[in-house]
Order: sequence, then C-alpha cells, then structure tokens
Amino acid sequence: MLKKSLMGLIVCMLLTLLFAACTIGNAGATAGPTVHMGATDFLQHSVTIHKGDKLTLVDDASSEHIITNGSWIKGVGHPAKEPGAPMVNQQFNGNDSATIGPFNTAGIFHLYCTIHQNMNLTVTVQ
Ligand SMILES: [Cu+2]
Repeated sequence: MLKKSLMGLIVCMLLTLLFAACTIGNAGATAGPTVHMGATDFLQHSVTIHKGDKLTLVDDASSEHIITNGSWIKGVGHPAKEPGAPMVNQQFNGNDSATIGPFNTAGIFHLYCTIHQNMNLTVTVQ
C-alpha cells in the first residue's frame, strides 16, 4: 500500500516536472519578429514585418533604453509619429524585453532611443 502511494507520488512529481519544463520552454521562445539592442544601439537598424505584426525588442545589455516614435537626425532627436504608426513609449532597464505594436498600417515607421544618440530603427510594414 505504501509502495503504491509512493509510486503515485513519483509519477505526480515527474508530471509536474514535465509541465514545468514545457512552460519554461514557451516563456523563453519569442514568437514573431525581434530586434535586439546592445549597450548603446540597435543591433540592426531596419526590420521588415507584416501588417498586423507586433515587434519584440530585446535589451541584451545592462543599459537603459527609452524607445519612442521619431528619429535622430544629425545628432538631434526628433520625436515624430507617422500616421498609422502605433504609439511607442517603451522603457527598458537592461536585460529585459517588450513587445510593441501591433503595426496595423503598411508603411515606413521610425523609432529611436531618447538616451543614445543615433540609435535609430526603421520599421517597414508590408
Ligand atoms: Cu538606448
């Protein structure tokens, strides 16, 4: 009798482990288009996505970023939101990520980091 309940306990523990592993796996995977950021810049300066997509920004460094609509032009930050662009105002504190959008309108949209000069990202939605 004791052996049987012990077996049941072990099976339960194994199932729990299995479910936990699955959950961790899902949390680690980022679905959809992703752009990474280093200490002072985007690791790529343009990305092409589809209408209706969201965009995941991943801060690989320990530095802060504040990403919003607009762009750096000749060393000066210009806030500007194109018609049809989703409102973006996302703070990163280092080693974190966030999803922006959805981008529901086709076009070319500009995002920049208000902290780091020339940290521009062009999002093409098609
Ligand atoms: Cu930045």
